[in-house]
Parts: sequence; structure tokens; C-alpha cells
Amino acid sequence: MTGKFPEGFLWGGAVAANQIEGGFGFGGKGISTADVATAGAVDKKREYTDGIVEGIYYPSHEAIDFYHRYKEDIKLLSEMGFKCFRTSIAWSRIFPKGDEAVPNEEGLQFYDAVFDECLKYNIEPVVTISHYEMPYHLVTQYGAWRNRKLIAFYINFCKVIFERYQNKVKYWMTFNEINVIAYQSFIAAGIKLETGERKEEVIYQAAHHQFIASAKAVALGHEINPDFKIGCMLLYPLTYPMTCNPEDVLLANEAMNKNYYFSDVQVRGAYPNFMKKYFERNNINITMEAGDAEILKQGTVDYVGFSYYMSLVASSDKEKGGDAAGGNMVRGGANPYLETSEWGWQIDSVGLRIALNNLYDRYQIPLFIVENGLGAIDKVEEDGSIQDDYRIEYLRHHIMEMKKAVIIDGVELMGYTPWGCIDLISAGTGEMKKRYGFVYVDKDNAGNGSLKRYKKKSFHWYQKVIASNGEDL
Ligand code: BGP
Repeated sequence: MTGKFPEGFLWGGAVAANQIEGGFGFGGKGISTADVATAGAVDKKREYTDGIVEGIYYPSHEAIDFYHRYKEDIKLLSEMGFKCFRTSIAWSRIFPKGDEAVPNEEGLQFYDAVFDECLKYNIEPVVTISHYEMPYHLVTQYGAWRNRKLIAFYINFCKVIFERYQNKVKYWMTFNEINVIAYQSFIAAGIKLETGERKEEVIYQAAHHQFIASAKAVALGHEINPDFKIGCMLLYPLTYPMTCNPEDVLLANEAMNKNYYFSDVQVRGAYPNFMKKYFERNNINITMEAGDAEILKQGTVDYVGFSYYMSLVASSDKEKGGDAAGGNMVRGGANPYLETSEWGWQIDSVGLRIALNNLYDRYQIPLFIVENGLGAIDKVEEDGSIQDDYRIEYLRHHIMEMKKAVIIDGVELMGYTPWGCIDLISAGTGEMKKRYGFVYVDKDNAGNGSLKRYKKKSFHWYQKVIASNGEDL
């Protein structure tokens, strides 16, 4: 198919502070939730601990040492022609404990330097304000997002970074994969459930606090700089009905509604009826304050950012439904038409076109694919090259479908930032060997390696894709 992406399309890549920076204990950084999560698989239920024991948190404490190597890394991204770079700000670098009145200047300077380095190469920073980490003190002292006080701490954090970076950063997202709170509450929102607590009530109450925080952040951001574009960020686990049995279709719809609930609130500024009814039926009481409805209405997002890696299946037949297939933070039924990655994620490029159409039909505001990609084990050849044709195949097919969504279907898409553009620590498994990057980082699961960066075959391929604005795939 011929045709280009719109002028100014934001080609780039995505990472998150806690998965790349390392710099644990540097620059006045406080302890974050990511620092105390052991490198266990999400599937095995990631553990956390109250004490910091040096050594057992490898590899996230040093990650790929972007903290000291950001200049070299951003230069490599610029060589690929990146128009944007999505990263996050580690909240605990700016407010080490989270509840201080005065920010940590050294932390602010670090991101000044990172953003300046991007701008030097005309790379637009795209910033996730909170990506799977928060100051751990907010967990131990306040119970994390279950506590309404978190809203004020978060807004204080937003005010500081909005003001500080208002002339450097235009694109923001309030919470990474906000719907993941329903699947992995500690990673997403620092919530450890106490025995006897009603899981759903705690989680949906915490989600309400995040919604208010997000809406207030959007309003505040626009006040500080009306040019800001502030989005939500949704994990999009596209779920198909296993068959045309209406029961399967209904189940698939219900599975998606549990995710749409989050974007509905952030895009439309109100709770959807299906969720209010769900709360009623299940006796889930969400405490709201007078004025909350108004805050949600006034803080609707400018765009929908989302991650897309795979699709799942819902079935009324217990045998076929279930959780045979994995994914980023959520599991579901297996699809006989799809192949899977080495981690059992079902590869579905056409699903990306479906996702784009679904989201655009539903919201009619610009979309931004802020994560997509293939986690794989890469082999370094004797000559130092990395022949990651499987990654190129994955991305090529997804970009082709993305192109159809834009050119044939008319979806308004702002940009595309494949996940882990430089190898990083996996959020789900804590491993280094699950790689997504165009740039290889010499480091293994045990922490050995020189940390040297190598260009993979996909590096040169993606460079061509960007140079031709998506024509040369
Ligand atoms: C998303 C997260 C990322 C990222 C990605 C890949 O859910 O937003 O932080 O890590 O999934 O997942 P994993 O690292 O488990 O392969």
C-alpha cells in the first residue's frame, strides 16, 4: 500500500525511568516502589518488601545506567531519526519521599539535562508523569493511592515539573496504563492489599483518586501552558469473542468495558453507566467528594495514548477461555489463528488496526501508540552484529496495519513510539534478557556485561522507516 503518514508524525520510541535509569541512590533520589519490587515475574505475583536489602533487586537498581549514559543513548536515538522520545520522570528523584514541600533541585536538573539533550537533536520529549513507580514513603506512610491525600502530592509534583519544563516538554501523559491498577495494583499504584480488605473496593477507590489527580493535572497543565497536549495512557488488551456465540461476544465486550471504563472517565469526564451499575450490583462503594464530578468534566484529556502488544480471547466455554495466553499485565484465552512470542504473547498486527478503529470511533480525539513491540532473546554474533529479523517482521506488520488505519480508515494518529527502543529491564519479569530495543545493551540477567551499546539490524531498518515517513517498510 502506498501513502505516507501525515507531516509531523511523531516517530520515536518509548522507555520508562525505572526501567532504564538505574542511578539508585544518586542525585538525592528517594526509594521508589520500583526499587523495592523484586525482579519476579508478574505471573508469579511480584513480591515487595518493606526493607531495602542491597543486591536482591538486581537489575532495576542499575538498569542500563541511562542516568550516566543518557547523552550516548539519546545520540543513538537521534541517529535513527527520532522525532520524539517517550520517557517518564521518576517521582522519587523530584520528591524523594513524595510529601515534601520543596523539590530536590538535583533531580530537576537531571531531567533538564535529558530534555535539553533531546531538544538538541530536535527530538520532542513525551513525558509520562507516573510510570509504574512512586516514592515508597507514600506507600508506607499513606497507603498509596487508596488515600485521597495522594492527589495533593501528585498535583504538587505536576506543578513543579509543568512549571520547570514548560518550554521543553509539550506532550504529557498522566499515568502509565492506568487500567493496570485493576490487574497489578502494586506496580501500578503502590497498593498492597491487607488481609480482609475488599480488593475491588480498594482498587476502584484508588482509581477514583487517580482520575481526580489526572483531571486536575490536565486543568493545571493547560493553565500553565495552553499549548500542552496532555493525554491518558491505556493498556489495550484487545479481546475477541472466541466464536459468534452471542454469549462469547457479550463476554468479550464486558472484558473490554473494564478497560474502557478508565479511558471513558478520562476522555468523557464522567463515569460510564455500565460501571456505576457494576459497582451497585457488587456493593462497591466509592467515596467521592462534592465537586469531583465537575473536576472530571473539566480535566478531560487531549489525546488517548495506549499500549498495544497482543490480543486475547474470551469464551463462555470454560475450557477455551481462561488464561492460557499472556500479555502485558493481563492474561486471557488463546487464539488458534495467532502465533506467540517467546513469552506467550499472541502476535496480532491486524488487531492494532482494530484497536485504532475502536478507540477512534469511541472517542473521536487523536490517538498516540505509545508502546508496541516484541520482547525477544537476541543473540550477538561473532562479528558483533544482532540479526533481529523477527523484530523487524513484527514491527513491519504492525506499522502496515497502522498505516491502513490512518490512510484507509481515517484514524487520527499522532505518532508511534515502539517500546524499549533501547534494551531495558522488563517490567513484567524484571529480566534483562527480554529485549525490545533497536539498540542492544551488553548486560545479562545476572548483572554481568560491559553496558556497551550495539546497533541491531532493526536499528538500520527503523532509520529507513522514519526517513521515508513510513513509506519504506
Ligand atoms: C507495559 C509497560 C512497560 C513495559 C511493557 C512490556 O505494560 O507499560 O513498562 O515494560 O509493558 O512489558 P514487559 O516488560 O513485561 O515485557
